[in-house]
Parts: sequence; structure tokens; C-alpha cells
Amino acid sequence: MTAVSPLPYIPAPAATPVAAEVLRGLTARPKRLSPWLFYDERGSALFESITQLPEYYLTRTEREILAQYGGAILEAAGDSAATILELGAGTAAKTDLLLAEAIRRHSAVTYFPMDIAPSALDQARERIARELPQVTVQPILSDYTRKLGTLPGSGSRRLVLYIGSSIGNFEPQPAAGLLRRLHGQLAPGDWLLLGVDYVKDRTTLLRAYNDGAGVTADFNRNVLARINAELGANFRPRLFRHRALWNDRESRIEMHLESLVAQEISIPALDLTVRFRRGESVHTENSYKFTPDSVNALLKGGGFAPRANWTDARSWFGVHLAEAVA
Ligand code: AVJ
Repeated sequence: MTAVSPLPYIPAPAATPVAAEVLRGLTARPKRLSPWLFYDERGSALFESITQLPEYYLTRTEREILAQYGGAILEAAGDSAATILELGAGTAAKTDLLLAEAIRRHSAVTYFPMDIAPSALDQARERIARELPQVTVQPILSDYTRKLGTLPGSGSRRLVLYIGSSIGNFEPQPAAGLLRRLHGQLAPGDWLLLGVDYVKDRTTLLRAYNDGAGVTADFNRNVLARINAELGANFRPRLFRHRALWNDRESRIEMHLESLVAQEISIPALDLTVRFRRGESVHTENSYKFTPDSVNALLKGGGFAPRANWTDARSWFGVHLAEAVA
């Protein structure tokens, strides 16, 4: 008698970046999902709500710094400020402060916001056209985290904004890699303005990711709703608990989704069934927190020379200006 060996299980080809990422993440141990998956239309809107929460000090604090020092920042960046690019621009609400300062200094300002969320870019374009009509806006729909592509505006000196502590989503090695790729696209004399959240007392940090209204929990669980909508899965987001914790050793906030029950989820587009143990969690985000020294070390590792930095009265958030060097 010969036993028929079972056919190896071959998952359906992951046809889109979302499918590929979900397949990779939910078949990994421990399970994980990349934070860029948060930002579909609903996720982008939920993030906008987060930025207005009383506990989420990041956006408000960075805006305060840009309002107070926007002039000084553009002064330090010299003539580069006529061509401004922004990685992960979102709706670019804080950028208006810098764009307004740029208009005061340059007769023509061109702004290239780059983001993966078309809905956020549309909002940015419409608002800037209305409120700062002197700025020429050229939105670029792209995932700069995976492929930077050729950056526009070469030929003039450029100021690249990477604010909002978005770089905090990356582990140290990939963060340095991203800065090196950015550096590879820039010319000596171009500038980078990097906004980062600083290490502070853990109560303040934890509150920012465990808000009382539960918006961050909805934002976290939205990734499951997105997988349902785009890959036909049958997640019941309420069967997952939002968890945010401070990892002191790694200097980061981590977000997880913890399965409240043992359950089996089917994802038809991936031809995949995923099993969760009760209490098993999916790691959905890292949000690294920095010190002024750790930011400067990161910048140097990426090929940039730190030139100046600004912070708020409590030293909660930092905005670092660095020059691309050969
Ligand atoms: C957009 C990556 C800066 O890490 O604070 C907000 C995203 N996650 N609440 C952050 C986020 C949970 C945010 N960044």
C-alpha cells in the first residue's frame, strides 16, 4: 500500500501590496501587521481624530514648535525653502505654518506632498489652494517607505520635511536605511527637517496611546476592518482588544491587538485560514521615542549633518534640521 502524500499547501498569489503584507504578517510567528496598513480612508480619518485628542500631545506640541520657530527654521534652511517636499504628508495641516513662512521669503514656492492615502492628499491640495494660493501643490501618491523613487525638484535646493514622528514607526536599522535612501536621492546642500517624539515619563507616553474616548483602539482595530473590506476576511474587530505598552529596553510604544477568544478567521483572497489562540496578539505598530542625541546619531548614520534643533518648553518633541552632505 502506498500512502498518498498530501499536496503542499500553496497560498494564492498575493496580488496587491496589502495582500502580500497581510499574508506575510499573519503567517509569521508572532503575528504582526505593518502600520502602513492603518491608512485606508477610514484609518486616515481616525488618525486625524487622534491628533485632536487631549492625550495625544504629539501633533499639538510639534505644531507649537513650528508656529514659534517656523521663521528660524526656514532662515536656517536658506534658499532651499522654495522647493518643499514632504514624506507622509497626510492632510499636511501642520505644514501650513512652514509654507506660510516660505511664501514670505520666496516669490514662488512649490510643495510636493507624498503620501499613501489619496483622500488625505486631496484634502491637503484643496485646503492649500484655498488658504495659501501662492503655493503650487503637486501631490505624489506613493509609499515612500517601500520605494522612494526619484524625488522631484532636483536642480534647485530642496527642503524635505519628515515630521510628525513618522520615522518612529521604523526599527533602528530600517530607519537608518530609509534616511540613507533619502540621502541617495538628494544633493549636497539639500535639507531634511525631521520631527520626532522624545522619551518622557511613561504615564504621559502611555496615555497618548490609550485615550479615554477609545479612538486609538478604533484606529488599531480598523486594520482588521480593512482586511475584511479588501480581502474578504471575516474578522469581528470587537473580538480583539487594543493594547498599548511601553517597551523601555527598545524605547518604544508598541500597539497590539489581542484576541479575546480562540478563533479561526478566513481570508478568501489569500485562500488562507488564520487561527488565534485566546490571548494571542498581533503586533500592529512600534512608535519609537528619541533623545536629541539619538536623533542626531540617526541623522549622521543616514548621511546628514545635524545643524540645529528646536523643542517645546517641556522638551516633549523635537524638530531637527540637517544638511545632506557628500
Ligand atoms: C503617525 C506614526 C506618528 O506613532 O504616534 C497614533 C501613529 N499610532 N496613535 C504615532 C499613531 C497610534 C503615530 N505616527
